[in-house]
Amino acid sequence: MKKFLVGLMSLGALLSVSAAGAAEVVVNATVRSFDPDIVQIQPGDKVVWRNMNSHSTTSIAGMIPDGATAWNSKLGEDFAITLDKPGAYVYTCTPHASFGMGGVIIVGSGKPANLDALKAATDNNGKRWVKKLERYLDEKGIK
Ligand SMILES: [Cu+2]
Repeated sequence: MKKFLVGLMSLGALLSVSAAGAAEVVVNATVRSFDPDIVQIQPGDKVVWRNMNSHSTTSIAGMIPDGATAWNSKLGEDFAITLDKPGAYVYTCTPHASFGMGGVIIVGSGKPANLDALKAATDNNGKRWVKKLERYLDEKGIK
């Protein structure tokens, strides 16, 4: 019986480890940019935006994976989102879009499956992020 209980306890410990296995990545808003502006996470991980005084994080229409949920944070408030669908998500800061404030979240390890869709996107704020994303993928050797 004691052995059985010990077995159960270590199973419990394993489960909490895997439940806590999802990572949390923090993106800090600075004056006119996000730091880091490109982050790579695994499905189920969480992205948290901090220092969001006067900033927002808003996904750009047509620049997130098919079937993924768009987001639009409240201006000036910190925000968090868990992303499950692999692919690249391009977002902007609405008040500072003209300064190029925005970023990309890559979910998954390989080349984002929606990269061609991103390249075809016409949003001017989003387009500059596609170039930065391609440079990032090159630098990391992701093909
Ligand atoms: Cu901003």
